[in-house]
Amino acid sequence: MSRPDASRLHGYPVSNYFNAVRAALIEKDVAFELVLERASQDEAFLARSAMGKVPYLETPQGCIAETVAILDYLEEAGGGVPLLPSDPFSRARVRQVVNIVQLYIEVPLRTLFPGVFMGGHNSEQTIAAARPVLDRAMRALGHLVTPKPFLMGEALTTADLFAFYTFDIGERVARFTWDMSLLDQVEGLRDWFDAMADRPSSRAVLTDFDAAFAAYLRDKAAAWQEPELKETHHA
Ligand SMILES: N[C@@H](CCC(=O)N[C@@H](CS)C(=O)NCC(=O)O)C(=O)O
Repeated sequence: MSRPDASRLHGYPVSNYFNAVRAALIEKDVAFELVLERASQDEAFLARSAMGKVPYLETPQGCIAETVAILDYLEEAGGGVPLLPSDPFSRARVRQVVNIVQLYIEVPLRTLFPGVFMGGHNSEQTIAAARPVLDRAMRALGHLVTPKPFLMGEALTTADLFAFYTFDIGERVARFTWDMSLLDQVEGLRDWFDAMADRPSSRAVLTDFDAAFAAYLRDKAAAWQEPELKETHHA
């Protein structure tokens, strides 16, 4: 069985998907290399990541893209601290949460990135389409997770990592768009988020994210400004 410890993770630190995988590698405590690379539709890139997206993981056998596939590979290839429970039912519940966060929280929020982070404009129609999906997903999370202290119980899982990087960006989008907090909608979620932000893996990943994101926002002339910059700006 090939081990994931010869892996190279490709992507860039603005990406919440890349950051979730990077955090998983750190938490698993396996050796890996980072290769900073932007997404591309070039043929050479598509040969490695068929949708032209990051992240992708370069393994001794070839490349794997799509974050959930990468996270599962890391788990199944063995090695490092497990990020999924051992029994099939609990593993499925973790994957259920990851799927809900990706499809019904991350994806609708991502439709709003142009007007928030990319110097574009979000139409009323786009904003209105995102909201009911998001509301339903937040209600679902309220049924599925009880942070104690992690989303699925006593151990850190891929659900924590995937959700943390989604909410880190998603909270900004919800505040900007609706002046609303996502974290306040589920009991315990804000405390969970703050505790996650304090983990050494998060600190390492967020340090790179903060620098890259600030440059990205400047480059795109984004409508969103980080709160501390806003205060400075208005001072
Ligand atoms: N479903 C993909 C989504 C990854 C994704 O959307 N990556 C973004 C960066 S955050 C990207 O590569 N965007 C470039 C593009 O879509 O062309 C995954 O799970 O990895």
